[in-house]
Amino acid sequence: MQQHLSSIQASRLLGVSRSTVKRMCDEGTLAVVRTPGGHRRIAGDSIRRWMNDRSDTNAFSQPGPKRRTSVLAVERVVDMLIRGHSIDLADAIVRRWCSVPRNGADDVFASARSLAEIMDQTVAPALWEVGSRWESGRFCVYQEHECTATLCDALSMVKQQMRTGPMLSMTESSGHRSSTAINDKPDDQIHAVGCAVGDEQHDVASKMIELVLTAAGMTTRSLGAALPVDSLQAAINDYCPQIVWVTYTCVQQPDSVVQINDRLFSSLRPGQRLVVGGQALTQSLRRQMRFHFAGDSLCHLLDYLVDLR
Ligand code: B12
Repeated sequence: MQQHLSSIQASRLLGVSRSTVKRMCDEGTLAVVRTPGGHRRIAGDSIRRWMNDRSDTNAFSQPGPKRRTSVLAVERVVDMLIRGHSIDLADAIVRRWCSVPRNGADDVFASARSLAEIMDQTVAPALWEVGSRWESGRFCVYQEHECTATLCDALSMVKQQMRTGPMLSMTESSGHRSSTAINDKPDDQIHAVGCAVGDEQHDVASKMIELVLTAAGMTTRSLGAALPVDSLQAAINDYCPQIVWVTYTCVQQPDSVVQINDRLFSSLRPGQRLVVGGQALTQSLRRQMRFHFAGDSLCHLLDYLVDLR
């Protein structure tokens, strides 16, 4: 567990709103410290205790009395990342995803949402924990790199299985395999492209978005990390996607982010939507940017896409 989390991270982990997190801090349910700028940082241990008290289940939990809590599940993912067990991780994600009950699965986004929850509540927090170990000197840089590589391998395997494995029949039988989730364009239409743009080297979130949108029946392309904005514009011209996503994990030059974003937004064609998100997208940055949607999680993104339908 990361030593201290922001209220956004805590809200995602706990599955409650940010205002609930604030209330829990004010009531003393969660232990909080303040940054010099006055922002709340919530102690990981107090989150762990609260979750254990509720005996919450999550993504990788097993049914029955010995079930794991969310926190343990995050730790289990961290363990798989550290050991380089990408196949096990892909398998755990797929098994958990397939085991989520679907009520008729008539909603094209229902299945994708459960995958998004796994990513938001378990996989992303596992990587935050890796980052926190690096930050506190418990991990060398190479270990952080190995963990990231393991996760990326696992995400690729899940995507591969989505195309060829058990999840194909799952989505086909539920009637939302086709790429017509958003509109009636033919199969080779790319519905969504996105990446980490400019100086941004963090592209794991982009890979997760690709996976989740693919699960929602969309044809997607994640274009990687540190993509020059010209190149993203070229891809948008070539593919004519309806959705363009950009992820911001570590903003070093806010002015340049605002400029890049402005260029992208101005070059969109009618009907195209720019969606942005990521842990570096502060409120003050958002106020300076133009976009159609900004979200804090993959579940938020899916909610927005559902509203678009
Ligand atoms: C892996 C990693 C790297 C890898 C990235 C490899 C890769 N291919 O992505 C490498 C080694 C390259 C790297 C480099 C650096 N990193 Co780094 N890195 C991380 C680490 C451990 C994980 C990042 C990650 O992928 N998280 C998982 C993603 C999925 O989580 P997420 O970003 O929160 O995304 C979720 C939401 O935000 C949302 N979301 C994200 N994008 C979008 C988009 C849309 C449209 C929507 C709706 C939602 C959404 O959904 C996601 C799922 O819930 C983090 C630790 C952390 N706390 O995250 C540090 C971290 C981000 N890195 C950090 C730093 C400082 C750096 C470096 C500057 C280090 C250095 N001195 O060189 C460089 C510079 C990078 C740059 N210029 O961009 C800091 C950033 C601090 C800050 N406040 O900005 C962090 C937080 C580590 C730390 N604790 O200090 N890093």
